[in-house]
Amino acid sequence: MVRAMILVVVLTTAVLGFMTGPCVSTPPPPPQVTEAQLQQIAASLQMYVDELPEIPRLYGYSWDSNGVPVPGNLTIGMYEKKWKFHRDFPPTTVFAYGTSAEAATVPGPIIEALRNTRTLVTWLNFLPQKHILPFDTTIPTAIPKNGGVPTVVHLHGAVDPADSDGSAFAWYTSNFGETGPKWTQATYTYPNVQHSGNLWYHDHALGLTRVNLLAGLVGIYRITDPVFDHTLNLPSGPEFDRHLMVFDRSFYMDGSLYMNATGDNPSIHPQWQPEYFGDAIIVNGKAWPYLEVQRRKYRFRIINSSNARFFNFTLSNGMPFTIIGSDASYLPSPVTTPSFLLAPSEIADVIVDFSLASVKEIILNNNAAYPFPGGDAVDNLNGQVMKFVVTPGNPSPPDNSVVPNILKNYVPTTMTSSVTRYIVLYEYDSATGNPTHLFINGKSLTDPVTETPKSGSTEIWHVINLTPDNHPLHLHLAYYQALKVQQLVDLDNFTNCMTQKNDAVACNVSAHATGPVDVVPANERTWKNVVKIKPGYQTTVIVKFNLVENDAPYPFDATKSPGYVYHCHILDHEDNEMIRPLQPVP
Ligand SMILES: *[C@@H]1O[C@H](CO)[C@@H](O)[C@H](O)[C@H]1NC(C)=O
Ligand SMILES: *[C@@H]1O[C@H](CO)[C@@H](O)[C@H](O)[C@H]1NC(C)=O
Ligand SMILES: *[C@@H]1O[C@H](CO)[C@@H](O)[C@H](O)[C@H]1NC(C)=O
Ligand SMILES: *[C@@H]1O[C@H](CO)[C@@H](O)[C@H](O)[C@H]1NC(C)=O
Ligand SMILES: *[C@@H]1O[C@H](CO)[C@@H](O)[C@H](O)[C@H]1NC(C)=O
Ligand SMILES: *[C@@H]1O[C@H](CO)[C@@H](O)[C@H](O)[C@H]1NC(C)=O
Ligand SMILES: [Cu+2]
Repeated sequence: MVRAMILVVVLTTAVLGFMTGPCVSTPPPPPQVTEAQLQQIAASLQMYVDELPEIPRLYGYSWDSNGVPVPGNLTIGMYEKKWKFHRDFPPTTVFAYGTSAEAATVPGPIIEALRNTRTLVTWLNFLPQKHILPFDTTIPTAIPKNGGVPTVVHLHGAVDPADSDGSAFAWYTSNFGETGPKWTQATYTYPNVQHSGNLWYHDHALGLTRVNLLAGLVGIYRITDPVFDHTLNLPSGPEFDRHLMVFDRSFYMDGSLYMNATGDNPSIHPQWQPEYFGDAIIVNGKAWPYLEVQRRKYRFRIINSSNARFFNFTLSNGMPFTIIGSDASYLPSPVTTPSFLLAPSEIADVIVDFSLASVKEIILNNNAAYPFPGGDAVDNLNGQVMKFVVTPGNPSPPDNSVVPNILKNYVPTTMTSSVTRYIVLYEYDSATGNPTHLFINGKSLTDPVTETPKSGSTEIWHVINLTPDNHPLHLHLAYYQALKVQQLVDLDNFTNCMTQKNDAVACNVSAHATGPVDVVPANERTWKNVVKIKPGYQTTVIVKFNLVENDAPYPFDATKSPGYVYHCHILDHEDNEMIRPLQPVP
């Protein structure tokens, strides 16, 4: 669905020179369907009839007889299979991660990793010749000569060597039949040298991220610190420490996944749309599931793996959330709040205490407009996420967990750094006012690298958003956090100048970044890998190219090929070039 977009810059296709790779035929167009029909299909699914599924767990380590951890070596495949998203709905063809086609799930298995113990994963592609979803060959896209579905796995939030980071150019098809220009190896090494926290893995193939994730290639990865995490005494164990992976999908009547096969500017991009929004909200692979809970505290690690949907969560009985972490880091102290906003790919680590509930049924609701913040209001469908059914009586076993007042102090943040960069987000629109593509700093992914931080260093980035949307910006390798979020005054004038000069200093940015300052929410003041970048604002962030817990250098050479990237985590934006290389140097 294309939502109203403000025209920022008008470019013609002639300027873009976008065609890449050989001309290939796209899949045949699926049956025509209207927005209203898609909504009806989602509305026909009765809410809260499926139980929240258990996600299988794989251990990326083991213990030897002396209780010393041993590195793990997992093999995980990608399979086409049928998946039941709802009790009353026909099975859906998906792409899923798992140790076998039978075992594969949407989302994929939870990988349990241990801090400072290496996990190797061999990621194998068993996908068929043809994709199950439409895609667009006019944006830079991995297009194998002999068919097949290009894939490559990125572990989001990982501090990992570049050759295990899942470069968009390191893709491969089934059986490594064909490989992209940066492909080097089948087995990826995750050193797990960072502090404990919540990560997730997903596909990252060039120009296909939005499509491959929509098809189901998403999964959860957690790093546990065997010493520190136990000292916190938070709710623990698979029953009380749970992962919730939330995303939105629309479906055809026959159960197949819906993705619009027509682009918003079909004469320029036959298929690409600026944002995917689905009508059904899926948690751990089921549409609007329920979970029976005891009257006690639960830990929920909530990952928003939507392509473009933001969620602003509340509980229907007004109970608060106690937020203990954001992305892969703990907060210094818990933050208690009745609502919190999660952008695509952002992660919230929250405690909910159901012993405070005076009602039996509690709905996890969402009230975020889409696109966020200026788009449509939520409705009865996408305004609800899942239901908690509180079982009466005392918890068994008794709840001895606590939420400590102090969680974790990483190295204190300072505002200072010798290196400052301006990072500017642009949207380009066609003559009809529909987005054609998005760039960072006016550059495409394949333009020469400009972000070359010293490995081990700290930098200050001023991220300027000249588009009408909030963009969740994600950095590979580095962790970062917002220091100051300030509105740009005389924005049209500044945007005009930037469109002509693409130079923040020449456009006198300091005279424009003088508007009201937004308070950074307390639940986001920690080391993150996704920071929401507000439209019409300059967000100043501090970026660390080291281990943020203690400022130590990476214990591996982060300067090697093929380097890293940073990008918007609205996948439809990432695929259409809101992505740039990031190459640490010695
Ligand atoms: C890990 O598993 C892969 C695939 O089974 C195998 O090729 C590789 O040799 C193993 N590596 C180690 C270090 O055991
Ligand atoms: C698919 O995209 C086209 C072009 O933007 C639009 O006209 C149509 O309404 C979209 N279909 C649905 C079901 O949203
Ligand atoms: C999920 O992420 C999408 C895209 O970044 C965002 O629009 C949406 O609000 C997020 N939802 C939740 C529940 O966090
Ligand atoms: C989230 O919802 C709460 C409760 O309705 C509201 O007070 C808050 O302003 C919302 N936040 C955003 C960012 O929309
Ligand atoms: C911006 O405003 C200044 C002062 O009002 C004016 O001189 C300048 O031409 C404007 N620049 C653009 C690009 O509109
Ligand atoms: C930039 O803004 C400052 C503060 O308003 C002003 O003094 C200065 O003349 C401006 N410079 C240019 C080149 O517009
Ligand atoms: Cu974006």
